[in-house]
Order: sequence, then structure tokens, then C-alpha cells
Amino acid sequence: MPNDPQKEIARRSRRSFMVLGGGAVAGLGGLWALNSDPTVDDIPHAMRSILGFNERVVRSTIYSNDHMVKEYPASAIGKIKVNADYGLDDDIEDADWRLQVTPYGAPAPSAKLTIEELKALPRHEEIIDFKCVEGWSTVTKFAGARLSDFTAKYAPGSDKAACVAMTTPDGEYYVGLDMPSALHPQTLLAYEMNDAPLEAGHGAPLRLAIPVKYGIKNIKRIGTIAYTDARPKDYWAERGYDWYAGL
Ligand SMILES: Nc1nc2c(c(=O)[nH]1)N[C@H]1C(S)=C(S)[C@@H](COP(=O)(O)O)O[C@H]1N2
Ligand SMILES: [Mo]
Repeated sequence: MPNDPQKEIARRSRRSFMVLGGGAVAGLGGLWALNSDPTVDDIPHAMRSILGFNERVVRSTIYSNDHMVKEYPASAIGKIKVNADYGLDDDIEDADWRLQVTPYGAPAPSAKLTIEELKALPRHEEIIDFKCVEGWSTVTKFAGARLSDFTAKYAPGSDKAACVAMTTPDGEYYVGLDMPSALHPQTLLAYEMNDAPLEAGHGAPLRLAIPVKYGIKNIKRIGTIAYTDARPKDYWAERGYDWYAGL
């Protein structure tokens, strides 16, 4: 059924998988071809084309900005664990924290915002299924400002950039996002989780909630935001995961 993108992805992934498998069993020649493939970020080229295919389908059909991720009733909210803590080593007080914003084309940060300034933006809430690439998911409620509202107010014109880069204040963890996903209406700069202020382990005072992506892109304790055309560096993409990481 061509208009069911989920099924289409499953079907195409299966086929790509079979093509890969076929290459490997085609004897030494096939194995050699796969092994000698030029690698980018340590991922064999054949594998990267599957990821590239996933990115193209996801971009073109599923998560256009009119497609909303499924939302759940409050009764479905679970207890989300603290999963990983790169970039959260130091203790940080809300009062000391600032968000540095570098608009598209700007040579240096134009603003250093307080959490109060973030909370002054229109508030949105969502209850979504938070999914980690490790295979678990937890229905979670987030409250915060839309990244699209934030961009319009603090980096006007930056929606023309191709990408958004975010890092922790110490630069230890970092993610890159494509602009359509960044401006998606369910992408929030979140300061509350499950009706309480964000806890330190979940990224206080501000984290990203981007339910069109896997957990790896939901960066905790955001310190900097920059708008660029170049694909920003991404912690887990450098370690072999799909840069796009769309659901
Ligand atoms: N700063 C920072 N953000 C991060 C991570 C991290 O290690 N450091 N891990 C990511 C991963 S892999 C997941 S699954 C989620 C987990 O969010 P949680 O700890 O709130 O469950 O945070 C993401 N954001
Ligand atoms: Mo994760």
C-alpha cells in the first residue's frame, strides 16, 4: 500500500537487508566488496545507503510539519529513567545557567538568555512516547516553549538555515537537527517533565523534547543553540548512529 509509509519503510528495509545479505553470501567477491567499501564514520557504505534511504522517506512522507506524533492521555504517563549523562558532570544552578544563541550567519552569540526568559515564551504541553534507540520507551509529559517560537523571537530569519546545532554548556554532548524537525510544532525547549520542574539528571534547567526523533537527539541541559547550513557535529552520529535519527 503505497500510502502507508511505515509499511513502505519496513518493506524497503527488508529488501535492502536482503540485498546486503545477498552481497555477503555471493562468495568472496561479495564479502570483499562490502569490506572494502569506503566508510564514513566507520559505517560501511552499503549500510549508509539504507540509513540514507530511511532519511529520505522519513523526510518526504512521514514527518512533514503537518504530521503530529501520537499523543497519550495522562493516565499513560510512566516513570522515565535517567539514561545517560554526558555533559551533566558539573552541578549547575538555574540562576547561573544561560542559553547562548547564535543566529544564522552571526559570527558570535547574540544573546545569553535566562531560564525566566525561556519560560516567558508561550507554553506548550505534550504527552508523547519517548523512545531510546536501545529499545525502551516511556510515555512522558513535557512542558516548554516551541523551538519554532524561540527561533522567531531570539533568532529571526534563522529558519532559513538548514540545521540547528545544540551543545551542553561544557560541550561534552552535542546534537545536530535538520530544520524541518527543529521547527516541528511538537519540538519543545522543555523546562518541565511530568508536571514537575526538570530534574538535574533529566537536563535541568532546559532540555530538548523532540518526539519526531529518538532519545539521542533529546539533548539534556542545553547550553548553546546555533543555526547553520553545515551539518552540525552530533555525538552519536560520530559513534555510528544515523545522523537523522528520525522515528
Ligand atoms: N546531555 C545529554 N543529553 C542526552 C544524553 C546524554 O548522555 N547527555 N543522552 C540521550 C539519550 S541516549 C537518551 S535516551 C535521553 C534520555 O533521557 P532521560 O535521561 O531523560 O531518560 O537523553 C538524551 N540526551
Ligand atoms: Mo538513548
